[in-house]
Amino acid sequence: MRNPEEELIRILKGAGVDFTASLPCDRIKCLIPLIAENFQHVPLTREEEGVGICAGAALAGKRPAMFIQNSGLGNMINALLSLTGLYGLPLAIFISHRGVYKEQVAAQVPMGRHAAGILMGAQIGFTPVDSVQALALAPSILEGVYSGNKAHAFLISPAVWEGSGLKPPLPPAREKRPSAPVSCPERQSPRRGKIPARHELLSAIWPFLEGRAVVCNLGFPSRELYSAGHRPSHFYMLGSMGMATPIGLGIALSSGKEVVVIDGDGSLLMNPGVLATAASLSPKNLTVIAIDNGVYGSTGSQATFTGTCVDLEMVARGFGIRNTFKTGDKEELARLLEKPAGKGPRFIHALASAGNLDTPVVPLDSLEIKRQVMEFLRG
Ligand SMILES: Cc1ncc(C[n+]2csc(CCOP(=O)(O)OP(=O)(O)O)c2C)c(N)n1
Repeated sequence: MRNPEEELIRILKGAGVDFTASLPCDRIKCLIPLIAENFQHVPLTREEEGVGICAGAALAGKRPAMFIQNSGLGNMINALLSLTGLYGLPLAIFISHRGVYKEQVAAQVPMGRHAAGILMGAQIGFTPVDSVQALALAPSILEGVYSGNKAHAFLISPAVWEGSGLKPPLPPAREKRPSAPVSCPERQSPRRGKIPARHELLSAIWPFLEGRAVVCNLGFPSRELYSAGHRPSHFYMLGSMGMATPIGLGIALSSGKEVVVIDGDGSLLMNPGVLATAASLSPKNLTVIAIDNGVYGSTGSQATFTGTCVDLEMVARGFGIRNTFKTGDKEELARLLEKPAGKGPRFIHALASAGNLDTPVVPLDSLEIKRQVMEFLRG
């Protein structure tokens, strides 16, 4: 008899799953190493980030699956609805369903009890899996996920793993911290002279986005990029704030194309952990431009903390990205983009002044945006 974890791996392989992301739960501590051994695997800092990364992977033609604890379901609902759901992208989610079976941790109970209700309320299909035998339902459901481009959750009871003879691996040896310095290279102050507005930066870099997949932050950034000139390679975000860099990372990990993310300070501060994920996986084809105008520009220009205490380049370096730049000059930004990302992910902290171009919403719907980007990525 196979162990239940091995049975699930067999089912996933049968369904053609080829991209995975996970955040640990004690009950799946023997499953996650097997996932990492058998599939392309992204360890996450937060479940929502995984939804973005898997969306990027799906745009590049992959069949993604996530492995999480049900507490993490609460961290990902917005992205599941306004990204996976809105754009019609496939995602299988295997949820370790805590709080309902032989639970010792009181804090697991509230989310455990409500997990099914939350999924039902969000109209995300789900299947309770209470025994190894119930895994037999998975192949046909997975077939529906990947052919029907939808999300589906499997609520897996800890009872499923009870018969397992697997032992978790030993923890990795703790080595000394990486010795590279966190501090930024010496720079001339980029704040001299007039700092361009976001739309001026976008117009300056537009020629250099040709041939690259571009993931653009929601709201005015996407509107301004569209008005600078549409290309089928542009993934305009219509929702899912904080998911620009995760989506770009997912595409970069799943395709050979150069990927440029146009992110914002407010959005990056919402999910900064993705910078650690990018640093650790280190795709050479990813450039993140953090357009830092010091405000939530699309919602009335309320101040973010980059105007007072946060230096996003330092944040990126602190998370382990070494290939960083800072500029407040549009020509310099364009010159940086002329070259490919080079060694590991590149992070460009682009200072901007607040203000939006008076330009209408992107006139493409989510499915049309997806269709064009997928065609570009296939080409
Ligand atoms: C989860 C969530 N919270 C809040 C919003 C509202 N919202 C949309 S865009 C935006 C501002 C984004 O700011 P930033 O990333 O700095 O980009 P900017 O518009 O300044 O270029 C906010 C707060 C949202 N869409 N989703």
